[in-house]
Amino acid sequence: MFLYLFLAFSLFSLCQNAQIEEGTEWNLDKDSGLFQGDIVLSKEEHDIIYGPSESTKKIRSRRQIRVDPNRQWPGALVPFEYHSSLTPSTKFSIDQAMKYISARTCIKFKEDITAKDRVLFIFRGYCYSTIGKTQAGGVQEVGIGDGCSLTGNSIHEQLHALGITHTQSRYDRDDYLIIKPELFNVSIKDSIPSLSSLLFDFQSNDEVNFMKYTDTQTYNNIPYEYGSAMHYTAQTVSEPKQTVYRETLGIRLVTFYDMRAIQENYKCSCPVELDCKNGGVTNPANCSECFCPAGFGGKLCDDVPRGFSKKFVARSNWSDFEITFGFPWLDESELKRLTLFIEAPKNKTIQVQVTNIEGYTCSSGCLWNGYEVKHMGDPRIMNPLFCCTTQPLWNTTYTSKINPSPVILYNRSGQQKFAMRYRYIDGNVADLPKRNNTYDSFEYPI
Ligand SMILES: *[C@@H]1O[C@H](CO)[C@@H](O)[C@H](O)[C@H]1NC(C)=O
Ligand SMILES: *[C@@H]1O[C@H](CO)[C@@H](O)[C@H](O)[C@H]1NC(C)=O
Ligand SMILES: *[C@@H]1O[C@H](CO)[C@@H](O)[C@H](O)[C@H]1NC(C)=O
Ligand SMILES: *[C@@H]1O[C@H](CO)[C@@H](O)[C@H](O)[C@H]1NC(C)=O
Ligand SMILES: *[C@@H]1O[C@H](CO)[C@@H](O)[C@H](O)[C@H]1NC(C)=O
Ligand SMILES: *[C@@H]1O[C@H](CO)[C@@H](O)[C@H](O)[C@H]1NC(C)=O
Ligand SMILES: CC(=O)N[C@H]1CO[C@H](CO)[C@@H](O)[C@@H]1O
Repeated sequence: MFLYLFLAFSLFSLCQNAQIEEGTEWNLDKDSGLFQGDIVLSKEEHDIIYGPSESTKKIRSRRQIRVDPNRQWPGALVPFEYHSSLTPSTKFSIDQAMKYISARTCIKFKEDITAKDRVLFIFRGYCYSTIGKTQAGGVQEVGIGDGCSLTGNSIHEQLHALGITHTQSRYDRDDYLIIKPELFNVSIKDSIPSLSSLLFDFQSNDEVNFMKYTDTQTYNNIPYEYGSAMHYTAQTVSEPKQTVYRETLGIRLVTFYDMRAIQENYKCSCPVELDCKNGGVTNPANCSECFCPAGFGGKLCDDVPRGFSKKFVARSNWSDFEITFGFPWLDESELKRLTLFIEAPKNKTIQVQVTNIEGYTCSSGCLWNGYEVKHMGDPRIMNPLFCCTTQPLWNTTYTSKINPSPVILYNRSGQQKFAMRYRYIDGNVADLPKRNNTYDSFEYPI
């Protein structure tokens, strides 16, 4: 996870910043082809991993989401430069990622090769970034490789550059993950092939991959989300405590909360707040519309999302629906969503059963296809994602706490069959007891 720190600091900050003392040499796994060359760990990065030595304690700052103003990009503006090494596909994914973020937050990216502090997008055999704007300033690298050029991977690295660390390094992660230190390093060779289509900033040292921040180094402004673009995939050394999330970990799609973290950290706002429904917020990039959680759309997030979506009206009897979809002939560069938007009268509760899936590719992070039945009270959070038939979930009845209740199909390759049935029962979800997520005041059924 700290590959970004190693590289960016070894190449730039080390020679520019007198504060940073001589580095520790790391021999990364050359056999994997993932990490090339020896990488120098600066004093500062050493301290992040192993705790501060006396000499650097005083210069430390809070780190998971950096609140330290000089770690933020002033005016939410990120000047950047393209390195000539970028291939068309890596450049494309970088551009898509910048567009994605700037369409949903107040962050602006501006190509400016004269800015003193700027991001240099560069082609590498792997992906990495520093966390936030470096303290030293100057040019900081964001490396993108062909193997990690999915738009989601580029967004992952850009979110690091904006100040966000990995989800599994949050100080509350032990409430959500089982970490097995006795397997550290042992399984790493085995897990790397399965990560080959992600090839994100994964290190050949699990001590570093699963390092945890403290609450004095970082602050959390969104709930722990297994489906975050900032979460590592599940592997032998880490398992979700809620096993139903096993396939969710490692998806390289950006969630609503991933963008909320940036909006909150950069204090993005609009002069007038719209009355957004279903947990949506006024879009800081376009104050005349709401930014909606996945599965919701329309100006106020009370309708089907734009693009591939289909509306269903539930009845008191089960209705069956079956769809065959996907592209047997090509791979898309990212997962696409198809939303099955189920509505029922306001005073009713929706139920959904998945009755059959065929043609899905089982993988951690559901890299090729999957489905998500949104039914939890918080309409903003990613619910468990599935793509394996090993999970005995067929015909599980989901009694949804939201209405409308979207079922989201994901695909980027192959052709899949998905079948479900849905109905409503008595009971108004609006009458359920409510809570907030402790990070903001939006209330939803428990
Ligand atoms: C894992 O590898 C790193 C780097 O080689 C080493 O520092 C660390 O002690 C190892 N951890 C375990 C538990 O073997
Ligand atoms: C802003 O949102 C409105 C309402 O959805 C839309 O009509 C308009 O085209 C958007 N403007 C931009 C610049 O995207
Ligand atoms: C709905 O279910 C009820 C009883 O479960 C049954 O009597 C009725 O015929 C069903 N209606 C339809 C349209 O299937
Ligand atoms: C439920 O809502 C429907 C219309 O959506 C209305 O006709 C009905 O009277 C309502 N029932 C109760 C018990 O509120
Ligand atoms: C799920 O239920 C449907 C309808 O009752 C049935 O046809 C199907 O065989 C069931 N699927 C499994 C996997 O049990
Ligand atoms: C969340 O709810 C609790 C309990 O109702 C309340 O004390 C707290 O202020 C709320 N948090 C926010 C951020 O609104
Ligand atoms: C179910 C589903 O999402 N199908 C879509 C898969 O992606 C292609 C292209 O993006 C769409 O055409 C399908 O509708």
